[in-house]
Amino acid sequence: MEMERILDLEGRPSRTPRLSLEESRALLKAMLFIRTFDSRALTLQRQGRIGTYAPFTGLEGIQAAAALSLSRSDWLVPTYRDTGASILFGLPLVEALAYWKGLPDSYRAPEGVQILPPAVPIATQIPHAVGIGWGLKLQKKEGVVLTFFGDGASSEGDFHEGLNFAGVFKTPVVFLCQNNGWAISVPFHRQTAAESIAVRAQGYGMPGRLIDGNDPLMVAEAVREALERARSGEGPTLIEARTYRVGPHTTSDDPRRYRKEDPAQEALGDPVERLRRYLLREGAWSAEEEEATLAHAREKIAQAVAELEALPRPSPEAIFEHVYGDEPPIFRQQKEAFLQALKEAKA
Ligand SMILES: Cc1ncc(C[n+]2csc(CCOP(=O)(O)OP(=O)(O)O)c2C)c(N)n1
Repeated sequence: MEMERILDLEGRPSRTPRLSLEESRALLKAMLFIRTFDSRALTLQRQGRIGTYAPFTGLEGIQAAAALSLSRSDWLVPTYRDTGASILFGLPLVEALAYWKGLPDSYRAPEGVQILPPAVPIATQIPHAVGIGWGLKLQKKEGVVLTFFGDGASSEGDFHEGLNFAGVFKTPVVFLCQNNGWAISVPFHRQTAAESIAVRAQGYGMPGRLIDGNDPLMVAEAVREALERARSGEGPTLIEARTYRVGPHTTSDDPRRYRKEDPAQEALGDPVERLRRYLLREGAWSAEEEEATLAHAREKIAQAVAELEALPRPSPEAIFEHVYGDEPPIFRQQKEAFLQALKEAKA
């Protein structure tokens, strides 16, 4: 299977892209916005102002193209890697930051923004997405589901069960794999003996597409086609977007311990740079617009950080909330022991 691409590394299109210049400009603005957010969040973690963070630098083309292709009636089912797509889909910035600060009531989307909390257990979101899709289909409701996952997730049972079910029941789901080359320290060639994740779609009876994930115009086109297929009742699609995780897996990872300079990164280039070069060549972008976009992003993010830091600190026992509906005795004992220890420490 050949990897599909519209823009080369210099931003030269091989054919007419589906996105208009106006849509492509909106895409670049969104990518610059989330890149600014990502680097700010990383700094906040290094300063000890949020607890942990999973950066997505290098994956902005996928996340922005996907989020901007969704409608209000659609559902987004993200993982911890997808904060960029989540905020573009309508999750307030302060909610995203509060999640990474560990505040228990965070990641709340406003009414009408259909997003699930980010899945941390790998691939568990895949059956959830399929279940939502099946529910929409049974209830004859408008809307389709888009879910993200990594290359590592494709080795989990949940991936197989989810895609198999989706294929059989033709659920309206787009499975968007961000193959960033690494599952923490495990390289892609140790993940599967198949030539790609996309070819595995055949085994589930759905179309599979292998695309260049650092080509934002290609991602937008493939995602829109898959969404249209799902909307028209034809069922799911598996898209594998090849990309590169520029930063660490999370802020508790040091990639220098397991990876050196990687030719895969050079082969894909930078998604922001590729789209910017395209728009500059088309006369549809300028240094002034870039600066205005970044200034706007910095202002919005600074506002969200101020809101975050004005939020009340949760009480220590909040860690026990939202775990069980009916608390089992062992859980209650742990909670009581914790509260007792807290009292003694204060005395
Ligand atoms: C079920 C499960 N097993 C193991 C882990 C530990 N873990 C966290 S992230 C990760 C790698 C995931 O890699 P991938 O699916 O490629 O996504 P990426 O983080 O690269 O976006 C692992 C093994 C987990 N969170 N859940």
